[in-house]
Amino acid sequence: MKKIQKILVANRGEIALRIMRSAKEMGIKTVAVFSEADRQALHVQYADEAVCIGLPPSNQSYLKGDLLIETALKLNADAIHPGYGFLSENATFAKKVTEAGLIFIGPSPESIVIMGDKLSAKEAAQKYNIPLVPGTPGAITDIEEAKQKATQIGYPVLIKASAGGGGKGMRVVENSEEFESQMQRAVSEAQSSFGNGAVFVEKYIGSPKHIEIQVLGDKYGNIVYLFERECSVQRRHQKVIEEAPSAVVSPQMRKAMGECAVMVAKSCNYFGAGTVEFIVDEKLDFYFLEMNTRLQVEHPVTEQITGIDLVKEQIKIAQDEALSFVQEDLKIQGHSLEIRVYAEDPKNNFLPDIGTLETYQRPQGVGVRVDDGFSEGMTIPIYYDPMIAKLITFGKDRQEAIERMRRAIAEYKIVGVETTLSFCDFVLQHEAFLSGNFDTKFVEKYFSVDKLNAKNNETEMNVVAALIGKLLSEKNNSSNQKENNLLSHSNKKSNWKNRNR
Ligand code: MV4
Repeated sequence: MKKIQKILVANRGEIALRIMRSAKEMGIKTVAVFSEADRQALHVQYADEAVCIGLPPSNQSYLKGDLLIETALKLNADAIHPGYGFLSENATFAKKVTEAGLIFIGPSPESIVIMGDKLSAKEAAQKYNIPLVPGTPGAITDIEEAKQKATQIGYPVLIKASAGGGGKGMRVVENSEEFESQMQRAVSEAQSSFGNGAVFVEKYIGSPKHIEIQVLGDKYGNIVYLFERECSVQRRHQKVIEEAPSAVVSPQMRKAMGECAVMVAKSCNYFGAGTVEFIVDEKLDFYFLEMNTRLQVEHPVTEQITGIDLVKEQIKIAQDEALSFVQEDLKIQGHSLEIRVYAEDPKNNFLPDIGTLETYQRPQGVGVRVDDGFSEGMTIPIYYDPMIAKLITFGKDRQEAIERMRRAIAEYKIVGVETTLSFCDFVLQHEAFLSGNFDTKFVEKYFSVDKLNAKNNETEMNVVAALIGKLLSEKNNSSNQKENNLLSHSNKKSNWKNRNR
């Protein structure tokens, strides 16, 4: 059993840093790679060694698989961690890494191939009697046959691209008359986005919840589930808030979903960290959708409630260690939330607001974790995802995790770019969110700029009212000293507010 000594992290930003931190704790050296846009980035500063791999556009740097492998070999790294995005779910890259004599910190190329295609994923899962959304068993080849099947399933149906992701190549069909035109759209979108026009039909579930299960498997066939993450609050297929555990999942449902997720992982001989996605209908029936064969953005909420460092586990699995725990050892402790802080303007249709972080002060204190890759004075590059940070809180229960998150949002001081912090706060105080009774339509149903402004004003009015009340009572106590303190405090506060907007 060969221990990994040095890892090349083939990624950037918060996730590169996140991976290096676990490596460091394990006594493993790290190599950062960076594009010319990321020369000053924190992941570059943190690593033991750093290599510039090209120009800012991803296809001229972070996506250059052969160059990454060459760099790893040159610097005597023995493993590559791909993070998420970029090459993380590229089976060809995973295979080339292994063929170069390096360890790919992730699943086998074969698992990536099976789960990278929705139809082959469903086919694999079907053999283990995993619940699937009713639909066509394979790709549509004959339009009349497909229409017949759609009628049998019952409208509305959903046409999906087998190679799909992020909602691309997905079309809702309300009735048989529009079936053919919607299918043509889905096929051409799938063809142009993925170079694969294969589509299939499923029963359309109108307002589903998105609940996913984290799994870990070793190379000896041991697989465990690390419970669920609720990811229903999303905007245009971009997750906004994630939490663990879900407010609607009972212990029995958790066990059933967890055992299904383990079977899905078994169906493709999975090892490493993976996520099995389900959609859940209003009756709380769940159906397997797909499996993500990478470490996910929202993995920290699972770490918070299980106490397991998922990156460490990935590394141990990659170097052929057996899992050091079994299912019965895993328990949920408390509750965790994550919000994604994007450099986007919620008041302007979430337009990316790229710029320099003139002020950047992270929230701190009990139960708060910030995973980010920026510091004050840095400019957010235009070439990549505009995520500034992930703000994660942990509490003894859901209420405490929410209260802590709202406190942390209030502490977060970001000046120079607009962020989604105010939008997240809007969600966190919403009755539907608080009740747990929400689905993937949350943002559509409840969010508007007017409501966001109204909420902000309400908060500001409360602050003003509280201050006036305090001032009056101080005045009655006729203490000038205190009054002055209070005034200077209120100035500071409003200043901060303005700058934060
Ligand atoms: C669905 C669905 C309703 N019915 N499948 C969106 C992306 C892809 N991962 C699967 N997706 C969906 N599949 C059926 N049969 C609704 C969605 C969906 C969705 C799923 C999870 C999280 C957010 C979503 C937002 C819109 C649609």
